[in-house]
Order: sequence, then structure tokens, then C-alpha cells
Amino acid sequence: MNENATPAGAQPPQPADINHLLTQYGCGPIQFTGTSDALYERHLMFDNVVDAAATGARERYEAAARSVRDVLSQRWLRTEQTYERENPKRIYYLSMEFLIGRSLANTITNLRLDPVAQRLVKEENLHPLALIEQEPDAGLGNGGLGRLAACFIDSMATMQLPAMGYGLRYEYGIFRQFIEDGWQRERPDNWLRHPDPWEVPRPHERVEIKLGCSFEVRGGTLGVVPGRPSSVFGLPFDRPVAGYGGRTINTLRLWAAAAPDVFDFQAFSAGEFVSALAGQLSAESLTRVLYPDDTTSQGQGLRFVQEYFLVACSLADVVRRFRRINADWSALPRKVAIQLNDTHPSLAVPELMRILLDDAGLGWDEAWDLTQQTLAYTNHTLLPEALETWPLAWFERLLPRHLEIVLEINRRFLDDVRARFPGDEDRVRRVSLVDGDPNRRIRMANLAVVGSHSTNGVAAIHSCLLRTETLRDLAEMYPERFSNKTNGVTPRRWLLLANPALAGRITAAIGDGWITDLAQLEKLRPLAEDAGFRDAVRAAKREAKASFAHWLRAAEGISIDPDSIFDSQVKRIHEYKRQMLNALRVVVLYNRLRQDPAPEMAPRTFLFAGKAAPAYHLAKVIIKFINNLAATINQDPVVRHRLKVVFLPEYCVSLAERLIPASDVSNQISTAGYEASGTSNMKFMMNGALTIGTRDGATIEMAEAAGEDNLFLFGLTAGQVAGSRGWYNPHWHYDNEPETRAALDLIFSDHFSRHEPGVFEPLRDALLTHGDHYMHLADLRSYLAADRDLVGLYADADGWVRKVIMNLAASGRFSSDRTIAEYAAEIWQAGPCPVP
Ligand code: 26V
Repeated sequence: MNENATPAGAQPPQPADINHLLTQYGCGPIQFTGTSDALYERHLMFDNVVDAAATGARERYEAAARSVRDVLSQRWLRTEQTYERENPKRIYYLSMEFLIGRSLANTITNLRLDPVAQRLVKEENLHPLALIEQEPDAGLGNGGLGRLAACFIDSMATMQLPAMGYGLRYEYGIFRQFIEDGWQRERPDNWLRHPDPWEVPRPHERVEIKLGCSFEVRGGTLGVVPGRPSSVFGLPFDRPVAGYGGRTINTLRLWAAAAPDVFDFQAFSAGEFVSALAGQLSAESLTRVLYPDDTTSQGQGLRFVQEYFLVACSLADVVRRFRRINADWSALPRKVAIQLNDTHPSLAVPELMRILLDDAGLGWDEAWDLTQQTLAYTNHTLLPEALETWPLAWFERLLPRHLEIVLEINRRFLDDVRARFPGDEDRVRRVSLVDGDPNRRIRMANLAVVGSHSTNGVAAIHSCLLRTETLRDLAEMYPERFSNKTNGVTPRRWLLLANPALAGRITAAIGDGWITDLAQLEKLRPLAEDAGFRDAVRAAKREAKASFAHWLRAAEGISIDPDSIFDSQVKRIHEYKRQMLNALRVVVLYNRLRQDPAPEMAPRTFLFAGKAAPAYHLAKVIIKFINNLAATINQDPVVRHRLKVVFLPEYCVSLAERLIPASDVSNQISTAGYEASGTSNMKFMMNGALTIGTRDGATIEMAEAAGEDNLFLFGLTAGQVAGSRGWYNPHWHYDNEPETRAALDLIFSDHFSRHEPGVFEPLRDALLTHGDHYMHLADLRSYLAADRDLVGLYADADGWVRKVIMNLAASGRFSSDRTIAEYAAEIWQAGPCPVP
């Protein structure tokens, strides 16, 4: 390849000429000349050494992906060269999860290669969908937190920020869900079974991580051997992150663990041949699998080591890069911003201190100042069971030096607390980084707040509760550190790519500026009164629904009626998200129909999807209930033409991309005060669905932006939920609300479980016997009232689409570009570094 060759402008460029493309991306021609077809054909044939005619869909996918990678690779190199040369302040996003999904279509979209791709598809006679479906989802995350990280790196690249994501290269991502007799079952997600064309291993940039102990596999489980220090290698695998327009190609660097190739000769010569090799095995098992639980972290030793591994590899890499260009350690916060995605990477506090104290030889005060100025922390949940704490004993065994540092941070911090609040030992106990005797644990959220200059929540209400409840004492000490950064989602994947029907109509109406400046959707507001545009939006929704129904039939053998209302709730299954409240609504509607098969009513399709943590039994019972509800309703001759219930297995990014554009109704019905933000709410909004929901998370801000009248809000507010904790009694609703009672009686009469009597007893326990902690029954009646309004409006086709347009017009605020602009200006103090 020759970067300095004469620009392709010298010869008249053919639109299909690959050098024309490369020139367009500022790379100059490469020596290989030929068309993009030739590029593709070369990969097809030479990568597999087979005749092109003999290749299957998988080979064709790989050849297409590699061709796209060829187009971006020079630009990718040049992006890094530019950063090295310009030495801007770099942004590092540390996250245990990146829920990426597929990359082929997204990268083509962001590089604006669609015309080339379309021509290739035609000339090579390819089936684009079949090809795209060959790519497995990169499911390296559980839900909202991981998907947010993926949206953020897209926005940062699009905004030309010198940013990099750091995560783990799990061999197995989030488990694959299937349904057996209505129950969730799990299968491992072997997403790397085939070579992944998007990843580039960088063995020369490996880092060595030293640990205070060793690991062994004993009897099939991974055990810690204290007192025998060991080390493990972190091998980086880089993935390109193409910004929209293809100007900046940033990097997502994922670490894989590997055993040192010199294995333990001492153990070997002592005759421990097997255990020395087993040690090697266990080092590699460090990055084997993503933890599939998004709430409880207790008692998972391997998870603790994974978190340290991410931090240690990433900081070593960051510091190495920083030191290549900057002689002076004091420049660190001017050149580096590190964002911690939840507390999962909060070992960065003691690790950066260790580097500055022990490796750089700085004094405590300077090291502490640099650490705080460099790090920033985002909180993603208020659920007490999801707030991480780690046993002090594990620090002792694995990270003794880090423990020393944490205890010294705590000693100094508590001195400060005592100086500011003399005599207030209660407060000292509450804020201490160490949770009291005898089973002492380190509170990672406290560590992250104390060790950084910024703590933010992810929606206004969440940030407010964080400041006034969960982290109140710390916010009182450091009020200037706390802020809100309301989440957002990338409009490239979630509108432009996922919903071509709607995206095309928006562009036809207001031009394509919205793709990188979503606030321009405001221009649609007056078009709510334009009959032509209303028709266009209606037609787009109809198209998306038809195409989803078509896919569902082909993929799952399930038929749904595109003329019914598609009413969706898709997210992790959790009591606080209240899928059970939705199911109760359906039971009430079912009961109403059984009593009075009403003539006038739009048919409705209720779509559910989501995974339950494998050990979360009640969440699995909820899935079972939805499936049994579906089986009963869909077979009932009286109601089945009015109501249909579908539980879609294996919810993932790719399924969301299909389902969200097709939905008319978005259910966002968490118990108020529990959903930090939510992000699917935003995706539904920008895809022309109306929201029925509680005043929780970012839904509150959506209503503010679109006008409360344009959503269907119901239920207790967060304040009312907190205020009724003392006296709330679900039995009151059972005793006084006939529809609530009838619905519960029907469930507990085994109407939906004729052959499995008693299987839903855990639901009775949760909803009645144990007090209904998430207050389903408190909100059921107002949910049904809002639902009645919603169905009423649907009958008025124009009224409905007007509200859809008002939502669409107001959804600009929920672009992750806006969120990232706020992080960059207010937390990172970093700006773009355009690649020439
Ligand atoms: C906790 C744990 C603990 C143990 C093992 C694995 C694991 C994985 C994740 C978590 C924390 C999950 C917190 C989370 O996902 N929060 C969600 O963050 C979204 C993005 O900010 C937000 O929209 C959702 O409301 C919030 O629930």
C-alpha cells in the first residue's frame, strides 16, 4: 500500500472504483487497483482458497466484511497517527460491557457505502439479508449499561473525539435464551466459533499483569492459591469504530487473558506437571464468559479478578501511550480523561495510585490529585443489591498493595470527614470505604466518588435520587462533583439503519442533517398538521410492521396481524421493570373480552422479549407465566382474533432493531424511582411508537420534551412510592378492585396452568403474601385507564399519528451525540481532533 501515491483524481474515477472510494476517505489510492467487486472476489477466493462458486453464505459474509475493513483500514491507521501527532486530550471509556450487536450493515451505513454495497449485491447476485444474518451479535453485555457503551463509542467517533473504548473479549457473551415448555433455558453463546473479521489481534501490545496469588482448576472449579504470586497476559484485540461519514475510525480495544508462555518451571520440576498446566488453563478462563447477572455481584471471585484485569490492562496501555509523548506526569489530567462505566472498573482508583506512587515515584498528594482529576464515574443503578462491595479478604489475597492504598485513602478521607463533621461518628460509618466488622467489605461506589472528580447519574430523576438518597452523605461533602448526564442512543443504528422506511420519509421532509444533528427533528413539528406527511409516517409504520410480521413468520413460525396494535415491552426481565404488571393488564383485557366479546375494538398484539438472569427464579417464573398466558389466549376461540400474546425468545440487539421500528406502543412501566434512565424508551420514541409509562427515568424527560399530553403516563410517582412504603398493602387492591381480584383469582385457579397446578404460586407470594414490593397492584388500575385512552386514540388515525409526529420531533434530545457533547464539555474538557 502506498499512502503518498498521486491522488486518484488524476484518472477519471469510476463510481465503483475502490481507489475512488479510498480517495474519498482521504487515503489516496492503494496499489491494488480494481473495483470493490474485485476486492470482494479476492477475499472470497483467496481467504478460503476455494472456487468462488463453491462458497457458502458464511464465506460471503466474511468476504464482504473484510472488503469493508479494507476500505476503512488506512483511515483507521491515519486516525491513530493523527492522535499521536496532535497529542490531544484522549478519552478512555472503561466498561465491563459493550453490547455491540452486528457490525457489517452498521459499518457500511457509517462509511456511507450503501450505494456501493447495493451495486455489489446486485452484481454478485447476493441475498443481503441472508448475508447479514451470518454475523453473530457481539453480545458482550447484559442490557442498558452495555448498549449505552456501544452507542457512546459510535457518537464519539462521529463527533471526531479522540476516544477509545476498553473492555473484555469474552469468549462467551450473554447466554442464548430458548424456551422449553414455557421456561427459559440457557445455552452458551459461542460467538467466536468462526473467525471474526472485525477484530485485529495486537500481540505486540500485550501487557503483563501481576497478581498476588495464583489460580488453579481443582475439581472443575477455579480456585485461588494465596501466597503464590503469578502473572497473566492481556492480549489486545482491536475493533474499528467508524464514525458517521467515515472521517474518524476510533478503536474499541478488548482484552483477552492468556497464560505466560513460560510456564511455572519451578512447579514443573517439582513434579507438578498437571497443576502447572492447569494454572495455564485457568489464566485463560479469566475472560471466558460474561457474568449474566445485572443485579447481584456478591460472592463471585472470578468477576472480581475480571474487573481488576480490565483495569490493569487498560491503565497500563493508557499510561504507556501517555508516556510515549508526554515526559511530565503532571500533564496526565490535561491529556487523559477516563470514564468509569459504573463501579465495575473502579479498581482504577487504587491502580492509578499504585502506578503513580510505585512506578512513577510521585508523592501521595500529587498522585492523589492526578488520580482524582483523571477519573470520572457514572452510576447506573439505585438498586441496593446492585451496588458493588468486595470482601476485604479478597483484596488481601489478590491485591495486597491495592488494599494498602485503599486503606490509606480511607484513613485520609475519614480524617477529613471528622474535621468537617466533628463528633458525627454515624456519618463516618456511613461514608467509610470499608463496610464495618467483622465481614469487612470495600464499598466500590464510595471509592469511585472519593477517588474521582465527577460522579453522574443517567437521567434527571436518577441523578437527583443519587444526590439526595443513595449517595447523600458523599454529595454533601462534594456537591460540586455531582451532575446529571441524561442518556441517549445513536440515531445511526436505531433510526437510519433499523428503520429505513421512516428514515427515508424524514429525510424527504427535512433533509438528512438529522443524522448527525438529531435536534433538527424539531422541523417535523409543524408537519403534524400536514396530511401528506402524516400519511407518509403512517405508511412507514405499516411497512415496518409488515416486514417484522414477515420476518417473525419466517424465523419463528409465528403469525401476527400487521393491522393489529403492536404493543411491546422488551428489556431484561426484572421485578422492578414489572413485566408482570403488563401481564396482569393482559389478563384483565382477556377477562373483559370473555365477559363481553365487544364488537368495536382494534385487535392487539402484545410482544414481550427479554432474558432473566439464570439464577433469578422469580424472573423465570414471569417468563413462564407470559408463555402460558400466550398459549391460553392464542388458542381461545372467543378472544384470539382480538388479543395475541407473543414471547419472543433470544432478545438481543438485532431483535431490537427489527421489533422497535414495528411497534406502535412502548411499555415503560417500572416502579417509579427504580429505572435509572431506560434507553429503549428513547429508541421507541424516535421510531414512531407512543409511550405508555410511569414517571420514571428518562421517560419523565421524554414527556417534558414532547408534552405530557403526547404520552400516556400513569401510576405512582417516585415520591408516592417512597411515601407509601410504610403502609402499602396489596390486599387492599385485591379486596376493593373487582378486576384486579378477578385477574389474580384466574391466575391462581390454574386457568393458565391446567397441567401444572401451583406453578404460579411464587407470583402469589410476590404480589400478595410478601407485600408486593414493586407495587404492581397499586398501579394496575391507572395503567388500565391509560390503556383505555390509548386504544381510544388509536381509533382516531389522524390523532394518533399527530402524537407520533410530536414525539418524533421531540426525540432529538435523546441522541447519544447530545449526551456525549455534555460529557465532553462538562466532565472531560476534551474536544474533537479531526483526521485530515
Ligand atoms: C451489575 C452487575 C453485577 C454483577 C455481575 C454483572 C453485572 C452487570 C451489570 C450490573 C449493573 C447493571 C446496571 C444497569 O444496567 N443499569 C442500567 O443502565 C442503563 C444505562 O444507563 C439505564 O438506562 C438503565 O435504566 C439501568 O437499569
